[in-house]
Amino acid sequence: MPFTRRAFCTGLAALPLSRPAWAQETPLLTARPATVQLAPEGYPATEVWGYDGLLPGPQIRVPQGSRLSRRLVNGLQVPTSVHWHDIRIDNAMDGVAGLTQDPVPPGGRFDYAFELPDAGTYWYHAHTNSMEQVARGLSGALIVEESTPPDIDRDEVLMLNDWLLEPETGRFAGDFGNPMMRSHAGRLGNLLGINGRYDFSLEARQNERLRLRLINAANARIFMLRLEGMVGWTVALDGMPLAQPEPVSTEIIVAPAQRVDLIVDVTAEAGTPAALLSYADDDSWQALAEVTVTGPKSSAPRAVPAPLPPNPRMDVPGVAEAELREMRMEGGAMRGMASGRFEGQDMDFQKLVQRGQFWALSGQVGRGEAPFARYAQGETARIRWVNDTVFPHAMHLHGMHFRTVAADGSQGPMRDTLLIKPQESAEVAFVADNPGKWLLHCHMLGHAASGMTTWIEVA
Ligand SMILES: [Cu+2]
Repeated sequence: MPFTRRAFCTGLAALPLSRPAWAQETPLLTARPATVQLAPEGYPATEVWGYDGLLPGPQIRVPQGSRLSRRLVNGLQVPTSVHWHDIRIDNAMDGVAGLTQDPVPPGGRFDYAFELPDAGTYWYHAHTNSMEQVARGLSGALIVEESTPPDIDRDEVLMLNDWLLEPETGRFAGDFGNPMMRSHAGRLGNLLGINGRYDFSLEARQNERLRLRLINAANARIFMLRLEGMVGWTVALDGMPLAQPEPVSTEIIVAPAQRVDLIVDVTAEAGTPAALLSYADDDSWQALAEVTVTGPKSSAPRAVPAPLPPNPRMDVPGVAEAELREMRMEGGAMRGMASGRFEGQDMDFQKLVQRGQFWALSGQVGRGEAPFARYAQGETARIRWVNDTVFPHAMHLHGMHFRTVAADGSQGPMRDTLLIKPQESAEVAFVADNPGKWLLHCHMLGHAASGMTTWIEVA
């Protein structure tokens, strides 16, 4: 019988669908030092820590509902671990050293493998001494694709970051434990960029429709952005689709760890300015991403984009009956606090400062022995964050997504990280349906490392 294509295909189909477990090779993700040109040409290169030696780390793209596996190889001189922010993940895979796993020692390995129930824009980053390890470059994008993608011309992932560099040496500046930064707004960089480049740019054609997946990978910077030469709609926040696309009519705020998915149409004509502008420290608007507009893609603007398909389990029922727990955010420069409980002892503020601790959540400084709250699996949880400090904080819950709840009980978008301004409060609710020990902390990583970290337990 001739060796036809048909016979060949039939032969393949007769093979087992998957190889036995021992024969499957887990792709590696190696955390290691590397040299990257972060600063403009003419300045020295920077020694970074990157996944596979890249900054940002390799972009991981997987279909919704699939399983992701990576073997972390620690090529650093210090312990590390990977957090898959904020996949609704098995607790053992959440990557929080000291809570969900032991840190992986230098030369060690750890196998991560988990399902991806939700489509959307996510990211992964170090979660052992994250204040330093994320600042040195250990983060990358994790994109979970919808089975029915939106009608767009191009999909671009933009990892927003800032780096605090010494211009003379190219090195990361200062001491990552710097008490001045930890007690104030956190480690803010002196060089802003996207995907590891201070001069990131895109080419586009007039009337081209782009999906821009914004990920704030910075330690502490809140990006405030505007579109120039483009019109846009927000279609998802923190990976979770909005019920309806919302036109971008004001500044786009992206706090640390937050993601914003935009669908934008390039309206600028060829040769005229288009950009993603960022509010700069000197009160001006600077191009964070220049968009070079070439020829027209089409002559006519397009209709408003359709919403993204919803993810499963986006409803939060039973909020009115749920017990409300208040979490007071206290401390920091210019305000401080009378005392807090740290490592099992009550201490006054001065003693806490001597231990490098500046913040508390309802009197608890850092992750204590007991969780902030325990929830029965499936229970609706309700938390009110009260920001009693003079700084904004980006509160992040692991393992589950919450919805904001307004004073009238109406629910806002589903998110995993919420920015709470000084002297304001915000209420959120979520279904505590994912069993395990879940970290709840400020994603200004210097704040998290100096008191603003607690945890909840779902059992
Ligand atoms: Cu904070």
